[in-house]
Amino acid sequence: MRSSASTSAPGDEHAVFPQPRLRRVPREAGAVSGATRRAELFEARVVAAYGRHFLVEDAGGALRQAHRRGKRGDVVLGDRVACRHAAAAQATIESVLPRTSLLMRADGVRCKALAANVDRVVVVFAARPSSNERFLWRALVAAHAAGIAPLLVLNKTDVDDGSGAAALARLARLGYATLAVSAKAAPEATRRALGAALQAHSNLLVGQSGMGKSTLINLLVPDAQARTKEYSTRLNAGRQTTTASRLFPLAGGGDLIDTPGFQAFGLAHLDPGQVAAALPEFAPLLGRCRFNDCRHVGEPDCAIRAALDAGTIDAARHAFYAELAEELQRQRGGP
Ligand SMILES: Nc1nc2c(ncn2[C@@H]2O[C@H](COP(=O)(O)OP(=O)(O)O)[C@@H](O)[C@H]2O)c(=O)[nH]1
Ligand SMILES: [Mg+2]
Ligand SMILES: [Zn+2]
Repeated sequence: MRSSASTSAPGDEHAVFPQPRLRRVPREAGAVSGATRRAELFEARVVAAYGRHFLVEDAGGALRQAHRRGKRGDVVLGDRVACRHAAAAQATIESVLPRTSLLMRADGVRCKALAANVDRVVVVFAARPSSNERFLWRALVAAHAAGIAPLLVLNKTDVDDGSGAAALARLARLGYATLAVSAKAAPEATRRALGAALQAHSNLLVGQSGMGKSTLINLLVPDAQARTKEYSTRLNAGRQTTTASRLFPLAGGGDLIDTPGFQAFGLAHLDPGQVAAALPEFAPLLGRCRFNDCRHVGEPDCAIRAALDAGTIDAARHAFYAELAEELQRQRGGP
């Protein structure tokens, strides 16, 4: 698999970036020489990424433009990194600290790291424009494979024709945490309910475009637009604000990561066994089939097939599993 970080962003690494407007980098202490400061390592979080350009935020809240030393392509939004001071308001990323999680998706066979150190994936959907239930199911599989707890959020309850609520109820029956909100018709209630659910977690927001992710971010993060502008300017991303990934601190603690919109949630980095294990109604049955390597698509004495026949596994979910397993097998060059 090729690394996503081969994508290069426009801009000159040595360009002079304007002074930050959100928070200024503190002036260097007069007694400490520039050389001494440059030698010091400090810890920071990657809060914005655009190609090979990063912004890191240190413990004091100062933002710096940062580049990975050696261009290794291993830095992901949300990473905790060890940095060294470079020129004014700039830094080099010397190493990536151990991650608690890494959420991946694939673009065809091209694997992309969406975010690191996230402990909650918030999947936003709505009935208008119609959303694809399989996108939700795929995002849930990716979250499970990364060991990250999901929260399903139905937005736009004010324009729901019933299909959104029905999809949310199906997900709740599978055991997932769910929330129904309306960012537009009930902004205060939405801010309270979603704010409480996200507080103190490191959350990643995903969803097809048009579901209301930006609207929800603006509700939860009052300075989101200023920060987005700031990130974009400092990253030299020009007007490409929505193609950069960004991390916003939440007022009550925790943070919220916004990713560029995408319509498909590729899972080429997983194998069919990981998919079966990620489906809550499949997982308890695994290991009960006659064959250890059962694919659950027509083998004799298959526990999954039996559950499908008994109606405890939904036909649409089994079809989703079977098609996804076949797709992954094909991508791996298998039979
Ligand atoms: N009716 C209704 N529209 C909403 C709601 N939330 C967002 N929208 C609208 O849906 C459209 C897409 O929202 P946006 O936040 O840009 O979606 P994103 O692509 O997921 O970031 C915009 O026109 C929003 O005003 C809601 O709760 N109800
Ligand atoms: Mg948006
Ligand atoms: Zn089976």
